[in-house]
Amino acid sequence: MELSSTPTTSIDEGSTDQLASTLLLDDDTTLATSSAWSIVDGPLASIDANGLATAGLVYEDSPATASASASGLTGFIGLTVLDTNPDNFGAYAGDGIDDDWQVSFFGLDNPDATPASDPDADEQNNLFEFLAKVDPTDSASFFSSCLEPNQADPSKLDVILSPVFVDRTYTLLVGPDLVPANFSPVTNPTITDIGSERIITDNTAAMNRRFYRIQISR
Ligand SMILES: [Ca+2]
Ligand SMILES: [Ca+2]
Ligand SMILES: [Ca+2]
Ligand SMILES: [Ca+2]
Repeated sequence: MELSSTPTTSIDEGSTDQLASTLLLDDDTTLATSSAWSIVDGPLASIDANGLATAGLVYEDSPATASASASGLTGFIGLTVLDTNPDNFGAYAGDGIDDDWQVSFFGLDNPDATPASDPDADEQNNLFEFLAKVDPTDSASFFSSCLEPNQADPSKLDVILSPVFVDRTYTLLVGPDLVPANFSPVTNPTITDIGSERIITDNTAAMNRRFYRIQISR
């Protein structure tokens, strides 16, 4: 008994894939056959009587196995369910944090994994720690920022960020007060990276009163 999958053995999560079974006869000829289909393991939602398999939703690329039985024979086929949407899995769906990140730190269905939670009590919630790429279960792992006068020109201010990553964008915003709508990006800052630390020098900073915010995005 040989099983096949058209067009490939990879299925996007939530989509369907046509499976087929073939009987290999003693004289090496083959015979397409109708079979009783079953899910053996993995995130398959269903397989109908015609071998049309529907993949469930996953938080990472996941293996699955299906079987078909006919004429007293059983065949197996291995499939891969592809994680095509990073934020659609179970209790972690649609909350702005990649589900594989939530599962890796918190396991499945853990209420501590929600975006607004701060289970390690470092005053940075999970959504922020996800964007900042720090550990949401370790209070010693957090994103830090501080303000210092520039060493070469103390009339300018340095904002020092740590840690920074190449796959994140860090935007320094400045405003005259704490009203979010009044903040705008600092004009032509000087950026200096030293290891995992970034120094953003605000060249426009005179001594007037101002507030800074850091925006982290992917
Ligand atoms: Ca997914
Ligand atoms: Ca999520
Ligand atoms: Ca935290
Ligand atoms: Ca943390």
